[in-house]
Amino acid sequence: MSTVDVTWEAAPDTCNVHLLAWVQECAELCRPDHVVWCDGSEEEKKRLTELAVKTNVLIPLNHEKLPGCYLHRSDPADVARVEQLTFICTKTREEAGPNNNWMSPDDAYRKLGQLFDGSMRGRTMYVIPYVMGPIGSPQAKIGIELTDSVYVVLNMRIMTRMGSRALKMLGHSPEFNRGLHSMLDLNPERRFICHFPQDNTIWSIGSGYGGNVLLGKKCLALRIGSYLGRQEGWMAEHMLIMGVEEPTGETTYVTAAFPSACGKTNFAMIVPPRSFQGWKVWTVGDDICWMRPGPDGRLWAINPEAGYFGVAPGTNYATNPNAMESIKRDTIYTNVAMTPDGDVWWEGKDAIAPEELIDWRGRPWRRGSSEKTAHPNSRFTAPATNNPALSPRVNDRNGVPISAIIFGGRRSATVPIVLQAFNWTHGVYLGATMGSETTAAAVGKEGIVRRDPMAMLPFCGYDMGKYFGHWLDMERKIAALPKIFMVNWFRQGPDRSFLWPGFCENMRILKWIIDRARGRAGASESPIGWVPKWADLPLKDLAAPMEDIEDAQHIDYEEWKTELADQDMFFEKFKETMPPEIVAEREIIRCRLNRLTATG
Ligand code: OXD
Ligand code: MN
Repeated sequence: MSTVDVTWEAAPDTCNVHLLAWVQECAELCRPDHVVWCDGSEEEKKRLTELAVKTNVLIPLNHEKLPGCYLHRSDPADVARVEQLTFICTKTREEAGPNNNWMSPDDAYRKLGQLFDGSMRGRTMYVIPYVMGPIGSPQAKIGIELTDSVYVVLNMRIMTRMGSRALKMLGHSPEFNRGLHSMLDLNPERRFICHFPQDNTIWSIGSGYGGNVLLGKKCLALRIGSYLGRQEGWMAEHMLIMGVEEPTGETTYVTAAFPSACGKTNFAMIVPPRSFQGWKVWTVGDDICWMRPGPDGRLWAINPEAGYFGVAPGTNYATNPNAMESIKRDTIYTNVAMTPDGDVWWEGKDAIAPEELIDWRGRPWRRGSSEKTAHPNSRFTAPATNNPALSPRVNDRNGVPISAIIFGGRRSATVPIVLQAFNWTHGVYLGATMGSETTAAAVGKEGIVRRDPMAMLPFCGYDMGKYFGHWLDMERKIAALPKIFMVNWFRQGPDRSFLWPGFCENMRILKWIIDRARGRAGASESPIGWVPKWADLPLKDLAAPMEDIEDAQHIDYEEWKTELADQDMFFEKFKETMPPEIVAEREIIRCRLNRLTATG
């Protein structure tokens, strides 16, 4: 079948002409020595893992302590998503909006085409068919990723439902995401992550880092997904999904959006504190959520992923026991440190670092060194099936019905622990204005609030103002609207200590949220939203001073006036397309605050 001199291995069990023609076209462009079709079998996993070990892509860890686990060290200049090199390639710049870098599709195909030309010479092109979402789900989407990275194949195997089952689900359809990836020489000068939402296509070149190359995740499930969602009447969100089971056996499903590094995976896997006898939290997903109105008028959510690509530093048995259990076997670690006996290590794993380690770059490290042992963005890729709290409904074709949506950020002041939106439009305003403070470690200057609407700023595949409009439009399509909430676990006292204990204690706030969603708990009206009455919060046995909790929940009207002034700058950026309802919400709050603080 080939007009180029390549070997086609493991002939595909598909006669999908659209797929075969596209793979042929890409092979002619990239000119790999071999084309290998991935079937997702155990035999294939064994073979590719052996190859990865032989070529130093993976380092075997101690298989007595960590069965089936491997370490990957990436190029030190290729350790994170690259927003400045990520483009949305729509026909017009306006469609991509001020929130995205834009390149015209013609320019992008030409520019990247030159880079892809012959990029896989001497290498193998793997064809990875994968499904985002439960197999057979009407909400699921099919993608095919072509890549010259065996690390990508082994990660996609964990993160998605991949292989023959995806080809079977695709059948003869031309409807699949076309993803092309080549590592090239990992030169940041020749690195581009381009999305073509109008062609359902992704081209990624010059990187080996997860968020840039596991194309099902941020690229398809969020950037392309959000674009398709607006056209097709559903929502692709940067949200966890959890089921909260009460002692009565009743389970309430909740989604939550927090910007990166605000504890989404920890919250998705929360273990209720001892005082919550009989309560259980089930993880449906920890990062991405696709939601669609169901015929019953409720909003139904699926997790398109099948694994966790979580940040390792800070993960330990106190912060996230379920994650620790999930990464004990069959896990790929990226850029963590290694102990002399082949175990893994990162900052915040245990109280004291071992005396000696091999750091994330492969260099010897001794306790007392000021260098980090693991990269701050080091990761684990673990199968969701390892999670002891995995929801039994994770493979339900229609997903789970959502009763509450939570927005949150990292704010040292101003934003109370919890509040509830007055209605859907106010909830969209809360999500649209959410922000998170930068930490000193990340950017040198602490306490700068970065607005990150719905935690989607780096992931929305089109104009953000139109995205808010899509959220508002969804109100008409959902008869039983989920209630919307805002949380902040990170409020600090004057001495910079955290006022709210966080972690498993967040369960107490989650309970109020569920009670409100089910119409069971009281609330008081504040100028910025409904807030809990103290009697409705389950604070018994909480090992934190009551004054701290009161301070963490305090709403300071003057601080809120400053907050609104800060939001103005953000609104300005999107003024061409910002829905008037969102602007009006801010103005209503401004009027309320002015009236409450007026003197005389
Ligand atoms: C992630 C992110 O990797 O949000 O999930 O950056
Ligand atoms: Mn994320």
